[in-house]
Amino acid sequence: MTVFAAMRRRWLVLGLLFLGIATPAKAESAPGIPPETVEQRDARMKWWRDARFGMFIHWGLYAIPGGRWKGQPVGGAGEWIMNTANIPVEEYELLAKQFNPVKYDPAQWVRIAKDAGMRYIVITSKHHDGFCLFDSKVTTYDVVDATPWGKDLLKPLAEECRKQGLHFCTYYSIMDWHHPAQMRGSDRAYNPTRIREGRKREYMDYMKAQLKELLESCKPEVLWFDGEWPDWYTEEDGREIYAFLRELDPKLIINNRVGKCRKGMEGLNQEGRQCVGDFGTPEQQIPASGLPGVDWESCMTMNDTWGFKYDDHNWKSTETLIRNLIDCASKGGNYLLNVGPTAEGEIPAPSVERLQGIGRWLKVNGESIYATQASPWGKQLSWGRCTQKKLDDGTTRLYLHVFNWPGQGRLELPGLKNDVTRAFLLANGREVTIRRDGGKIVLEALPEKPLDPVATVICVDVKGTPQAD
Ligand code: FHN
Repeated sequence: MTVFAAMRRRWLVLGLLFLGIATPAKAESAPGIPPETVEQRDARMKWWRDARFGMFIHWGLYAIPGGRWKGQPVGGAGEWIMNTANIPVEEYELLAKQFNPVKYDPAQWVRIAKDAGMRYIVITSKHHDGFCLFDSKVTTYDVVDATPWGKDLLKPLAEECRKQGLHFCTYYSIMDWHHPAQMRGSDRAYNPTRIREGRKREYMDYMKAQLKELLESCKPEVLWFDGEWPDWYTEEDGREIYAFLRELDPKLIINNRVGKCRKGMEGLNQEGRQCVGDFGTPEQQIPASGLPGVDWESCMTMNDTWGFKYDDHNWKSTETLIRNLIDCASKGGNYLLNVGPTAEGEIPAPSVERLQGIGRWLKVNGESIYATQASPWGKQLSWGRCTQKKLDDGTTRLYLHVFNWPGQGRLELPGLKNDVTRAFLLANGREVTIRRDGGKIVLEALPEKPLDPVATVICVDVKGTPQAD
């Protein structure tokens, strides 16, 4: 075997191994999946890993009822109202005739995300209700054919993202309560759908046609799948979709919900294979120790719903949202924070207020979040969280996010073995005294009050790679 052939075989096996197409024992053919070395994967994932913070947008017909149906409040998430209120398809479809987001301003939405310090936007292209916010040639159940608005909603947002320097990404639900090849799970609920006898290939082809439309029209950099749980959809189907998409766009990043590993990203799936997909997707929670060894992103709401609800006022505080972002970054993950725009096309004011608060904090402290890696301490620190970043001179900068400001003006770094060359407050550059006391480093002469009560960042530069118990 020539050297070239050996190299090519290594690439192919590596690529197949990562995608779980091949187990170490055997390499199966993987039609369409481009071979990828670890270096190539790192290059593909780099912008996403560095970004750390994105905006999730759940928008669709469900924003019209906004959690109310026939004058009554409907429990649960706003985007589930068709299922929760068991609304007949013919009745739910009529909402399309009311969908006219006259206040939709993609430039303003992107500016709100950018000012909040978000680096990417993931917007629903089609949620479980099956209604498409983009112009699809394979259905008329879309914003162009079925609504008074009559124009594609995603393409202008994608163009605005690229104009303002954000990454455009889109969400796609595999489960579809409207498509005729899927039928409701029971007479009381659409979820989870069942596939009609002999019509699975029809729906897989429909999905692939729409995904191709999305790639061609809005050029998303991430395809964020959801609704993967119905039994009729399998991990093998996920591999087919993953290969199809990566063949169309080798740079595309795809989440783990393209397959069946929502919970098991860091492990093996039921067939004992590595899960298909490029990152794990813990939802409404931040894993206690992150997901070691894999890329992951926590998606969370600001109140309790993804899609707009008139009556959901249970807003998390800006402090909580900032600390969630820090917590994710300190464990090597991303934070995808959701907004649910109104049917008129406005992001709710309470969401905007919180995003402005997060933006103010990131304006001062963003260096401690973007392009950082997880804390060198395996467990949580009593006073807050830590991230780290390699500097050009070979030192490593630790970013200590202090939530609980020490009263006596000193802060202990337990078990840090490295020599510390410098310590200072990120916000104003004020130097901090460093003292080694046995196995720990003590930072002293801290100001009496924190510079920011939500999280004050202390930079600690250490020689080499941080070694911390
Ligand atoms: O059912 C959906 C839900 O509506 C929402 O889109 C979340 C966001 O990740 N995903 C599913 C629930 O896991």
